Amino acid sequence: MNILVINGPNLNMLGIREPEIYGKATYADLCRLIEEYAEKQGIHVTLYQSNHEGDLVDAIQQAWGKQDGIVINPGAYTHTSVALLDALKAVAIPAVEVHISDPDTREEFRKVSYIRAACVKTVKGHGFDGYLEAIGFLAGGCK
Ligand code: CA2
Repeated sequence: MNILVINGPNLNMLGIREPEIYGKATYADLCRLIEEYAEKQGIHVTLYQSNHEGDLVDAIQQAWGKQDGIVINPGAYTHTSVALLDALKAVAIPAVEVHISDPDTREEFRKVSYIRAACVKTVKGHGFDGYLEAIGFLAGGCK
C-alpha cells in the first residue's frame, strides 16, 4: 500500500507560531510520527509539503498510477482552490482531507472546503493524530 501525504502552505511553520491552534510540535515531528506509524502498519508513505498551489497540483497528478491513497491537508488552499479539487478528481485516487484544527469552529471563511467533494472522508480537529486516522482509513479499504 502506497500513500502520499501532502501538506500545503505554511504547514512547514508548525511549532514555530500559533501553538495555541496547531500545537508545539514541528513539521519534522509530524513527519516522524507519520513515518513511524506507517512503518508499523507496513505502509509505504511519501511525504510532500509545498507553499505553492501549482506544485501541489503537480504532486497530485504525479501520484496517478503510483499511489493507492492520498492524505491531504491543503492549508489555506482548502478554502480557495478549484485547481486542487480538479486535480483530485482527475486522478480519482481515494483521498482523505485532514485538518489539525477544526476549521468549522473558526472564522466563517474556513467553513468552506473546495476539495471536500473529491474526498472520501474528512478528519478535522484531531491534531497530528488526524493524519494517522486518515492513513488507517485508507489502508483499511476506506471502512
Ligand atoms: O487546521 C488545519 O490543519 C488547517 O488546514 C491549517 C491551515 C488553515 O488555513 C486551515 O484553515 C486549517 C493553516 C496552516 C498554517 O499553519 C501554521 C502553522 C504554524 C504557524 C502559522 C501557521
